Amino acid sequence: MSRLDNKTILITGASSGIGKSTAYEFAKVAKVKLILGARRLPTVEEIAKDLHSKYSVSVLPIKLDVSDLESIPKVIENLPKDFADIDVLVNNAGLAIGVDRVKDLKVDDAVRMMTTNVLGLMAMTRAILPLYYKKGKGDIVNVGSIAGRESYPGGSVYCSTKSAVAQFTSALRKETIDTGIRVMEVDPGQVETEFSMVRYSGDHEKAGNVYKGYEPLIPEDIAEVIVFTVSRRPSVVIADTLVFPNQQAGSYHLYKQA
Ligand code: NDP
Ligand code: 8X3
Repeated sequence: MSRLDNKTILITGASSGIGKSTAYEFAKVAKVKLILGARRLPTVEEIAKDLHSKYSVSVLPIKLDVSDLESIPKVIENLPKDFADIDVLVNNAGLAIGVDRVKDLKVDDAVRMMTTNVLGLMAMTRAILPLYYKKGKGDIVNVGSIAGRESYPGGSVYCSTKSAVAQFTSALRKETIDTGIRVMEVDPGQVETEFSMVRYSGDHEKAGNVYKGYEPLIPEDIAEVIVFTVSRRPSVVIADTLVFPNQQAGSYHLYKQA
């Protein structure tokens, strides 16, 4: 018996990395119902099949583009009845594009990062909250980053998006203090995922260099923290958690060996 049994959990960005691992971690520890959202529908469909066959959990793969802000309320409204009563929202979808200095910044890239990481997360949260207020409970876990606590050159926009996530999370926690709703944030340091391949537009060498010379986190490390956070007693809120690999102590403050 787990505190998470029978919970319905919606994970955004579940086709890869932290989101995908979080789906597996929830399925491993409890009889949950999972809604896996991402733009790559065939990928979340494959993951759903695998999860169902390995753990016998119910999984609904959905096409979800959090940067398509107008679509979000409809996606939530149109969930099948069996999956509509969401208990946990993991706002994980996010990305960085490039490492341009501000003087070279491409406005389109900035808009995409802001829309996905900030406005998409806000829109998902907004769409779920009426249900949570009605039930007098419900969990939100926002995936932030060390980048939201400490900036670095070339990360002006990405770091800003994650700072915005932190402020949004903190304001919402205050707004919901009298509701039973829990609002939590998990901030990873360097995790080896597709993140850097996306950031460097598929350049394997540049992406690989990000994780060279030290042992980065693996997505399961963050998945475990998310599941631990959500599975505390209802009166416990692990408000925010910063998780580093052992050789990291700040944004790009890494002990790298040749
Ligand atoms: P990945 O690139 O491996 O995964 C990102 C996920 O987000 C994918 O499933 C992708 O799915 C999804 N995604 C991207 N854009 C959208 C969108 N518009 N709508 C819906 N889903 C979207 O990276 P990570 O697992 O590392 O990243 C997950 C989160 O963790 C992000 O918020 C990232 O900022 C954060 N993070 C990552 C760190 C790291 O070092 N890796 C460190 C700190 C924080 P699809 O392409 O199918 O839509
Ligand atoms: C992702 C980690 O430090 O590359 O949030 O920005 S970092």
